[in-house]
Amino acid sequence: MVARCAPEVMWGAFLMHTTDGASETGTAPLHEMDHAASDDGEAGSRRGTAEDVRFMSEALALAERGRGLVSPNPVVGAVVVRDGSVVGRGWHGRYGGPHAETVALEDAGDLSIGSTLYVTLEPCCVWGNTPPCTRAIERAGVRKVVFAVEDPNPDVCGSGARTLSAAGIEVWSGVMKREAIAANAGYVSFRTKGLPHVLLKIAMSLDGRVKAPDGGPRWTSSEASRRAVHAMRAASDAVMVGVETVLADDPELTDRREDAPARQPARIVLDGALRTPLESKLVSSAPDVRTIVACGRAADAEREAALAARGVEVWRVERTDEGLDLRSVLRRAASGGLLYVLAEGGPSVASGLMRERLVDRVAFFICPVVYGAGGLAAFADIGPELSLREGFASPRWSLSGGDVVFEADVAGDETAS
Ligand code: AOF
Ligand code: ZN
Repeated sequence: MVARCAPEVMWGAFLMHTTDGASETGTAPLHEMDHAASDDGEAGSRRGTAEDVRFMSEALALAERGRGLVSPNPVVGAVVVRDGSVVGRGWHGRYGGPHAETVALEDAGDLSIGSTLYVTLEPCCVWGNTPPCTRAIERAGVRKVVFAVEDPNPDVCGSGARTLSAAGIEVWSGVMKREAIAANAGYVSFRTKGLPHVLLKIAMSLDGRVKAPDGGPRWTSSEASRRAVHAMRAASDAVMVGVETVLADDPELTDRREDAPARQPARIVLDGALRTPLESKLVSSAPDVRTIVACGRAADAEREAALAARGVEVWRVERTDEGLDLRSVLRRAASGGLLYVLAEGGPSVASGLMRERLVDRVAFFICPVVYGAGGLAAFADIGPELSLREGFASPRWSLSGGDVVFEADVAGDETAS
């Protein structure tokens, strides 16, 4: 029996039931393994073997090679295994390019006959930019497919597995499911809520301030933290700031590490009244790096034309009492393929995102300096508190060249309002 796929209803906590025999339509069994069975104390579910976990880990590591390059698609990795050895490797490397499974099967060549394919996402069964992977898998003579998690794309969800099963291929799912969902947090968020994954990054003083009382000099966090932030930008589809940050700091918001990939994240400025200076670094570099300025419906049309003439995309969105409607901006970003948004400041953007419960993850760089009451606080009103008891999950504290870094997921309310 195969459960229905309803991404809007608690995706990730459902799907294929474990079956011991053939599925309804298939000629081969469909199974769900529960790698997390011991965590949940769930009786009767089967866990992937150590070998399953080893191969799926390798597939997950391969998937990371597409990080930052494939949105609005998911990152996906795959390995082809014969007689306990990996004989083919593949990953989805760029949007519009071949899918992980086809790359891995091609890499394996004839060795894919009778093999087991490990893939981090349910293989697709529909034509998109590429032919269905289920077809390539069938043609390659794969005997068994183990995937980590169902594809929340409603055209694929459950159907990919059923298609394989109907072709006589043994199908297992659920190995390292939690890790696979985390690896595609932006894709899952988009498919289930229509919103991107939002990572809020703030560098703050020990007393929670982002600027000294005199407004400057600009904060210099450690070299290690700077590199970490640039890596966060590289893994994001867009970096978002408020116009106050542009006016105060004139940032570039690019990844400027020596070994940085050629692709840069888009920049989004939240700028209700179009105050972004035409001579700012962001506007000057708009021809090279996608630059979006979101403003209110009533913002000046001439100003919009001047920005557009310089290569800036201007998005007009609704306003709320607090400023621009952040949810509208994020929805538009996600539907335009920007699935991972890094929010970098300042306090009004950070507070607005917190109040609206739009933050999925935080990264706070806490730097060894005290600014005192005259410094600019990192947050204004954020609504209900966030604490380890109320909202933060999987917290991690680390050191970054003299700064302390706090990272945690923010347990959201799952509704898409
Ligand atoms: C897979 N393996 O590596 C990926 C999958 O436009 P296309 O052809 O690239 O198809 C995009 C859809 O395919 C995407 O929305 C998602 O459902 C799935 N992505 N599936 O089997 C892959 N990238
Ligand atoms: Zn595919």
